[in-house]
Amino acid sequence: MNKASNSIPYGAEQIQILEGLEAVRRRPSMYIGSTCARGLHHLVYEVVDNSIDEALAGYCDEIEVTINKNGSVTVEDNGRGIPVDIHPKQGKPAVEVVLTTLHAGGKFGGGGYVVSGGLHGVGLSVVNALSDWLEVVVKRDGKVYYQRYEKGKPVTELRVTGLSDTTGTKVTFHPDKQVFETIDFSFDTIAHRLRELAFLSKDVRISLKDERTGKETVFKYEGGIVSFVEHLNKSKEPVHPEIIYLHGTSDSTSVEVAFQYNDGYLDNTFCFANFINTAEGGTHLSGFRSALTRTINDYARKMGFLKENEENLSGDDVREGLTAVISVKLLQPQFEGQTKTKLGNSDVRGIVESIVSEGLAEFLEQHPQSARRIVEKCINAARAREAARKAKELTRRKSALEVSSLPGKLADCSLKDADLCELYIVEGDSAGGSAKQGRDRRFQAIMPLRGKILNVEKARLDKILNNEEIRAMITALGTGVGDDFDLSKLRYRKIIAMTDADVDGAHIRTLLLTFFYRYMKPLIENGNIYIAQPPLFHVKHGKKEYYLYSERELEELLSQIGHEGITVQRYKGLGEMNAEQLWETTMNPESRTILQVTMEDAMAAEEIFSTLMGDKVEPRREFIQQHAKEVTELDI
Ligand code: 0RA
Repeated sequence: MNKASNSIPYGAEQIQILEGLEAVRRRPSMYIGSTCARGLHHLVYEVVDNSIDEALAGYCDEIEVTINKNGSVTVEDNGRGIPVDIHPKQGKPAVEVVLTTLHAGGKFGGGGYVVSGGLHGVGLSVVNALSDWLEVVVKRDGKVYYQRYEKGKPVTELRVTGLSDTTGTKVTFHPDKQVFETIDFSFDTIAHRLRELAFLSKDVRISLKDERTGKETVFKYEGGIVSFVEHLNKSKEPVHPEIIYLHGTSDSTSVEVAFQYNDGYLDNTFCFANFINTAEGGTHLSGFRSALTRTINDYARKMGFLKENEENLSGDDVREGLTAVISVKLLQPQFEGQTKTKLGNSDVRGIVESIVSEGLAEFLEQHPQSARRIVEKCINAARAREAARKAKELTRRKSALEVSSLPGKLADCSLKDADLCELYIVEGDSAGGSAKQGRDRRFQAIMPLRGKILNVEKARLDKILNNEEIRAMITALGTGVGDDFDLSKLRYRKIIAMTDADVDGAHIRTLLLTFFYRYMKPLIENGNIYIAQPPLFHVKHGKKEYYLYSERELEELLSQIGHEGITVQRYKGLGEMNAEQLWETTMNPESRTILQVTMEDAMAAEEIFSTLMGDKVEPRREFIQQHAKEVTELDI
């Protein structure tokens, strides 16, 4: 416990604990970010992170996560088990202290228990406080212990319920529906994070089972982040055979990086600090980048690939076609930025830079063939960039001439205050027509997108800029792209993708998200991108009409009103709705639902996209087989 608590008399601490948990329930977002689906899933990650900590300390190599039929989640590990001995100050078992005291988690036990992951380490007590019930089972010292809590408060003592010759911890919690907007856990969302954790903590077996559907999956990667890079590059053509793996430790900060170039044009770098995905980057990323630029330039000069009169390769040049994973672990991580996912510790920059510079220089010396391929790739990038710069200059001059050059396809809104305005990007000209008729033209602009826009994965920026559909969209948004992107010029506060509820619609949506993620990332970070939710079914029952947005809603309705005298229409496309219906179901801010796209959504879209659009056939076939139901009609 911290020093202050020494002076608090027995009894006062109990009151403080209750007040602490009350504070969590009153302002949950302060502790878990939000109370939407994202916050809900953070509960699972928080519990899993505790088991990962135990694995990091070297005492646990198996974690089983189960989504139970009753909507609860169980996380079980084979670590040492949370201690159960009586805490000297509070007179309660340590496990109860851990589950009821804010920030008690990582400080316990000291010693090997140093690197605390967790959602910035808020701990199990937060999960407990936000669950209508939670049960913990600890196997330790030959015994099995059990305790139950409700809304954070113990409702049983810690009891011995049996004997055991193994050790471990099992936490089952049921999120409180008074706190969360939804308590429906998503298998795919949890699976994505568990896979990431399994890559980052090699040799730990992490399984996920969904008792609601019978779905099950296991993640275990002996190669750690090398396997991670292999996975990210699986649908790409590598430039050199080996994945470069560099690591080192300095001042109790450990650094691991793995990377490999592919023949694509994008920089695909993921960085983590204490297992937290630092999507906004930070000092570890900038240390890695400057080491990469400097070392490749040094080598290219030394070996005569770059002549004396030639300019240095730029950061962008050495990052074209790069797939990389950076993982640092440090004692007191500082997280900054809008979403608290930017690492701020300034000493980490130098540590990463020197470990990568040294390791990479050695790799290049020892692998001359791969080194030459990498340098040639970077030099090609520099040449293409120069050509692209000239092309861009041309476009810029051209658009400076055409004074107000909003695209002809855009039906703009009449208000000019971006904070009030929305842009609907609509699939197809016919739905675009209905949307133009149905909209509120004061604040809603419509931009129809025809056909499938360009495959951004394979094309360079200059080529993408020449695609008419993309150019029209960029012009409508007003921000520019890539290095020229300027958020303050955004012409609409909300950008809403409205596509058909079929496979092609899903495809275009994936494409759009990938484009925004790649070339206008701040729009996603800033929460400007949304997905419209058109209804899937229209039901007529006598004079009554219903719009249903999922199979489940339809089933529910049919079970209420029966099947007789009913006509059910399944909407195949937006075009089947008239202007008025489209407004009422999908565009009217009073009655519509729109989903805000998160960075996680965009990253997932990017992954699907590269698998479907990449050069390799095998991963694509695998993906399609796995998702056969969803993609039967997809032509690629
Ligand atoms: C504090 C100290 C020790 C283990 C743990 C916490 C621990 C916590 C969790 C949470 C989920 N699984 C866990 N496993 C272990 C070590 C105590 C000792 O010295 O044995």
